[in-house]
Amino acid sequence: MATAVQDPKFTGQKHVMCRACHAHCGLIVDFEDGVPVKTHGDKDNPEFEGYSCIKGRQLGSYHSLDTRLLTSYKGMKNGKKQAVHWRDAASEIAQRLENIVAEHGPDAVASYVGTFGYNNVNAHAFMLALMESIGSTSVYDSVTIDQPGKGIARALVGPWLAGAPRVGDWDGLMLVGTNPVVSMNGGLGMNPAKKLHDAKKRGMELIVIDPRVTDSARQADIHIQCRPGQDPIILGAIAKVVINEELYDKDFVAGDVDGLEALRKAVQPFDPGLAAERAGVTAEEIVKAARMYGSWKKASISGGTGPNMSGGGNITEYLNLALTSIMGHWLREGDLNRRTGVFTKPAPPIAATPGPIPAWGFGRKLHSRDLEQSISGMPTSALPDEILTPGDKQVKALIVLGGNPMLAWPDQLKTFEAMKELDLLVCLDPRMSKTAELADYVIAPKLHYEVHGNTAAPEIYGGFGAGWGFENNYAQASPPIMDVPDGSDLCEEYQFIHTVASDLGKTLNVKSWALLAHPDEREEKATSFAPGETPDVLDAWSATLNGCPTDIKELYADPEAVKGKIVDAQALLVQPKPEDWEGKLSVGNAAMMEELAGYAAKLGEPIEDTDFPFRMIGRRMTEMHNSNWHEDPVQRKRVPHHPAFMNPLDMEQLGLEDGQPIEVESARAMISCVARSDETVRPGCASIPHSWGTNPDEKEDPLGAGGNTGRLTDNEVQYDKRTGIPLMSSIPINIRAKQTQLEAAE
Ligand SMILES: Nc1nc2c(c(=O)[nH]1)N[C@H]1C(S)=C(S)[C@@H](COP(=O)(O)OP(=O)(O)OC[C@H]3O[C@@H](n4cnc5c(=O)[nH]c(N)nc54)[C@H](O)[C@@H]3O)O[C@H]1N2
Ligand SMILES: Nc1nc2c(c(=O)[nH]1)N[C@H]1C(S)=C(S)[C@@H](COP(=O)(O)OP(=O)(O)OC[C@H]3O[C@@H](n4cnc5c(=O)[nH]c(N)nc54)[C@H](O)[C@@H]3O)O[C@H]1N2
Ligand code: SF4
Ligand SMILES: [Mo]
Repeated sequence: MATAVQDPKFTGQKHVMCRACHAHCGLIVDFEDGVPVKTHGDKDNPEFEGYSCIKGRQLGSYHSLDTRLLTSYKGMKNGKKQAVHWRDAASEIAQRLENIVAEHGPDAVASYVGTFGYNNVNAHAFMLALMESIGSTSVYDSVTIDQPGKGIARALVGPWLAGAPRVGDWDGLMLVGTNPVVSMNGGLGMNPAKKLHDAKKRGMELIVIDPRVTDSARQADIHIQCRPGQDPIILGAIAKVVINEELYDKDFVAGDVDGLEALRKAVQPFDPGLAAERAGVTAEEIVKAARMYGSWKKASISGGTGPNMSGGGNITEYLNLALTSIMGHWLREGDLNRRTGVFTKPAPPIAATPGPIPAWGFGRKLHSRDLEQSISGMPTSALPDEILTPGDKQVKALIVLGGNPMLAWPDQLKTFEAMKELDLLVCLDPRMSKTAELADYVIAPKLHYEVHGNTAAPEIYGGFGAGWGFENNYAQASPPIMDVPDGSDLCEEYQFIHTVASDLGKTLNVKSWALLAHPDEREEKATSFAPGETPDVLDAWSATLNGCPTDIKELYADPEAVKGKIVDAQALLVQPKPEDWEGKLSVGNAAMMEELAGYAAKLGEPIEDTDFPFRMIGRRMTEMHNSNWHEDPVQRKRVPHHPAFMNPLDMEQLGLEDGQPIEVESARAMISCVARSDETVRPGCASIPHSWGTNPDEKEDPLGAGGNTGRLTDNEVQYDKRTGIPLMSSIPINIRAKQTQLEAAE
């Protein structure tokens, strides 16, 4: 059994950081006789103020779940699973990578970094360095199957160097297909429920666009409970009202914005009446929302997975930023920027933009399909095609860091074929995930209580936009609080990656994540690790965050930082734009205006009639995080079956009872889950959480693991031509009671 670090009899409290989602809450663990008995929020934590979620509070038992891997394994793919020490696995993997590169070239080796690679910046930095050392450009991550429109929009509009106003200063917020109160997606900062409650109390107005009355929408002044997939049309109509009624900030536009004329022209077709018809709402609510939005002085719009997965992610996120820009909802000269950086070196706080940067057209092209790398990364939805399509650049080996392609990638049926086709599949994962079951190796890492936690990841996410990251210059750097379980054989991901590189005879050139806002410095401040002894964990972190304003080792030695503290709260005054500065925010990008024209062309037309009258819409639940926590008995007690939340009117019409197993069928596939009556869901929609289910060669049990909504997607039908993201929400479906075997046989 594992006990408190260096003191197997410790009784008392230790501080820790949870990295089970990107919020990275500061938590307290109560120990009795060396054993962790309770994990809870820390009311003295200055950023989280006592917040914790039910996953974080289960973190102690997460470490000792029966399903946790305490050693690495190999041979699952051939049905010859056996334990292997991670160091031996590293040498064997290095040998196989060497052979694959010799035979097929470096691009035959691909990496995929999932959510738990993102939440572990150190591992991510080493993974990228490994790929560079091999010479492979087949570098993938989950961004292009998440909210790839964000990166595209930010590039096309241009980054605003001073950043956005803080949640505490907003007079308004518009949420477009995101539910931050549950997802912590950003949009409301950390401890979002309290932030929203406090903001509402001081008078902040809230507009929510979502087909479902979400926990966030419950507090909305205006909730546009629209049909899914219509966000560009609704926002087009809002923009039209804001522009035509001249509600925008004319001075700001004159000084800092380009392209308003093009935008004005492009939104003219979006008559609120026509938009309302398409979106299944009223013209009055759209106009009211537009006027409310147009009255805000310091505000934010936050988009989420809803619109990004419903076909219009780029243009939705672009309109969000275009509206933000014409309203001048950015930090302005003389405002205070409180985020001066701890683990990252922010851009200089100048009230200016360098202007747009290329969003596509510069990177690696795919060999299998007409898609390429964009500012949001390689098109991950098409990685199965890169694996399955013969050719020079065919991918033969895949290293998965903290991800679960089998339950997370769209088009599960094709993903399954691709995973089986690989010559080498390696997963770094604490459990035998559905992907690891198909792998050659699974490498078991240490977990939260056993590693050096820090808040670098959420600080980096702060660059995504308003309401992301921390409100203040908050940081936590907490050393391990528990030893690894007796008899276990675990590593840190970066250690494993360095060992593979060593065995390949490669030097790792680790580039700093702290310098994302300073691309010129990234090369110069890279740290080299030659083959041989793996660097100590704090040396590794210091390399990963090289160039940040803090000494990482000093921070870990600071008892206040161990608990989580505000580091040097002295805010920076946003500086005026230097004379002769040329950069302007661009709101009339030609490619985006063309996308908008595509939506304008649909106005006045009825919603396409298909054999699949319902729409599957995505959603998150507090109890689970993507494919994680499904094995935890406490969470499973709360959510025993895979739910498809449906409006009671639809259920009645289909003759379905609450709790009844159902079949959900798209043009691509059929899955099964359990109907749940929920009047917060817009009629015509089924709100179904993702990353449940099994592999396609297993029997599906609606009362067991449920169905995989990724299976409903075809990655080559209706995908975004820039990022490859296919339809993952707003998918046309049919719903019916699940046939019993007997009925099916008849
Ligand atoms: N249909 C549909 N598909 C979706 C989505 C959707 O809404 N609908 N959402 C998409 C989004 S937004 C994303 S981000 C992707 C997520 O895609 P992935 O990141 O590929 O999927 P996860 O299920 O988060 O997989 C995380 C894996 O990391 C493992 N893990 C947990 N802790 C650690 C750790 O400390 N170290 C390591 N090495 N591994 C760890 C878990 O066991 C799990 O297997 O899924 C996408 N897929
Ligand atoms: N507890 C928990 N937290 C999580 C996760 C988790 O699985 N569990 N996943 C994490 C990950 S990887 C991510 S990327 C973030 C995502 O964070 P969010 O984007 O906030 O995720 P959701 O809660 O799914 O919110 C999406 C909302 O969009 C709505 N929606 C669906 N289709 C449409 C549409 O076409 N238009 C509009 N306007 N709305 C639509 C849905 O009803 C839903 O309320 O959450 C993260 N946090
Ligand atoms: S919100 Fe995320 S980081 Fe915070 S306790 Fe829950 S899972 Fe952990
Ligand atoms: Mo995500």
